[in-house]
Amino acid sequence: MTTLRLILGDQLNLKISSLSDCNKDKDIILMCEVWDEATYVRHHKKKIAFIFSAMRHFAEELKKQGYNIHYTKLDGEENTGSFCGEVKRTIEAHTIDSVIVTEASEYRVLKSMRSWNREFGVPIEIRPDDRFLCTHDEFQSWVGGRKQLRMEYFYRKMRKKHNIIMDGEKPEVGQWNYDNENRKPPKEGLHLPQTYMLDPDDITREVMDLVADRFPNHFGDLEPFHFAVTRDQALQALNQFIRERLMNFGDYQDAMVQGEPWMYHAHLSFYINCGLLLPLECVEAAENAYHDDKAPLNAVEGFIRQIIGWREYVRGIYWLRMPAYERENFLEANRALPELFWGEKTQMNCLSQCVKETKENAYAHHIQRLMVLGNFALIAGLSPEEVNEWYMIVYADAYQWVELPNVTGMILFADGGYLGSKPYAASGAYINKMSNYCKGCKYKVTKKNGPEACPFNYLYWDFLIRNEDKLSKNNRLGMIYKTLERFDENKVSAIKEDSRRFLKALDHGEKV
Ligand code: FAD
Ligand code: DLZ
Ligand code: SF4
Repeated sequence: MTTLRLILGDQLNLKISSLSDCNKDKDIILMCEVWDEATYVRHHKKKIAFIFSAMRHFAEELKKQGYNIHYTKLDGEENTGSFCGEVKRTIEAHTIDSVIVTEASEYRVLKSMRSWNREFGVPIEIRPDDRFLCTHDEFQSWVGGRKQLRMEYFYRKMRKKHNIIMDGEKPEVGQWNYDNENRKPPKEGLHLPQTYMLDPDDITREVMDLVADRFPNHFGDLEPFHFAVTRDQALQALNQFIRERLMNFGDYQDAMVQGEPWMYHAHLSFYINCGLLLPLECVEAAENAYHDDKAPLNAVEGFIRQIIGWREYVRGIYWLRMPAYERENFLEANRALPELFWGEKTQMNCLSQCVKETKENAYAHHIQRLMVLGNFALIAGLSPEEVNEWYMIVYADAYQWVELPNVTGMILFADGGYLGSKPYAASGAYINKMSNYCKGCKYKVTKKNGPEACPFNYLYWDFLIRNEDKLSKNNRLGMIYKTLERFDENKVSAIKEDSRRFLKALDHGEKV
């Protein structure tokens, strides 16, 4: 009996369920770089290089451990270009009795896997991905008949289930959530430690040459490349975060500083999402730092909430709502994605900085993604389909299960408020409070109207006016709509006129 075990590019962990009962003498492990995956959206060059390098290093590790590994390189002569083609080719070349795979993290790939049974005439066993802390059934039963979900209650359930900073049924100390302490603006002269950096080795160099050669027209800078590409390196990156940045993670979680892409964030999502790190080991490392007095509770709780709360919650929603979730467009937004998202010059300094850093690093931190880029996409009425594609392309941690709910649900309110209770729309005042971007901007954040005014200021109100029929009944927007009611006619006309002028220029590809 020979079993074929397929390992995908985001399943790079020895504890993956598809390997659990592997017979090293008989079974074949298949890993493949395929054209379909690299191009179904035109991923950032750094993202492709990262995945391919991490895959090749993982294959080396498996080889060292005595597994029988078949690895298809992208430019391998017989590479068929798809997962399906590579599995078929391997089945045909060897006497394969069954195929075992851990379920794909994305709907698109899992759907294809489910047809393989019929297609190849060999039994296919699809195993649960137990790296996630909440199973599909568990999430579904938590949702039950609820019409409106709240991440906070899901998070509490996960804290209890995994006994994380808990004393029985209650938090070990204080309250469940310290989010309101985690909104400090950046102060002058903050000392910001560097992110984890490592020079590319020969394997990574070879992959970088391949990516430069085969994907020259994809967005993003390939160099400098300094991501971890092995588990040991990813563990070093985790330890560096715990040692050097976790203590300030909470306080400055929402802060943005010109020229500082990394701040006190973890920079671990790439590693967790592709399997190099397990979510629970990151959580435990943070919890230990708290118990060892190395980091305060607001930081530790905040970090843990992101991983066992938000990360699991968005994944639950993804599987609950796919495939319809891909087509959600509650606000009927249909503006094309402007070229400034691809690095075309803009006078809006905040957007320019966030796009520049995204292009350089295939990374932007949460508040840049949410309150600058996402906020703009929301209030300018950009099409969910195009915005989703952009976020899938540009970030090295992007897989549809996590990207789609964050974009469709969190930033665009395109699911009508299923994931979050209100749209994260904000005027320039928020960006000015949480960053120093406005100091270097041609627009004036204090001006509400006119050509010099910060576009976020009038677009924010215009967004509320344009979507009044869909949003004014939202409880959490009641006060804002009350304020809008008090605006006199001149103010409303100025908002509408400025927005019309700005959006027209945007649509015509003019520099805004
Ligand atoms: P930190 O800020 O240090 O947070 C720690 C960890 O918590 C992250 O590594 C991540 O695993 C988890 N986390 C935090 N927030 C979220 C969240 N909202 N959803 C899921 N996990 C979360 N995250 C992705 O992993 N892939 C994506 O494609 C992605 N797209 C996003 C798109 C938008 C519009 C927004 C608003 C957020 C998106 N996020 C995505 C969530 C979040 O921004 C990133 O996880 C985070 O910026 C990664 O950087 P970090 O490791 O430094 O995270
Ligand atoms: C992101 C990515 C890319 C760019 N290329 C590959 C690849 O060639 N082979 C592979 O196994 N995985 C790749 N990945 C990650 C996959 O997109 C990810 O494993 C699936 O989408 C999960 O459903
Ligand atoms: Fe952004 Fe407005 Fe500030 Fe300029 S003034 S950086 S556009 S928020």
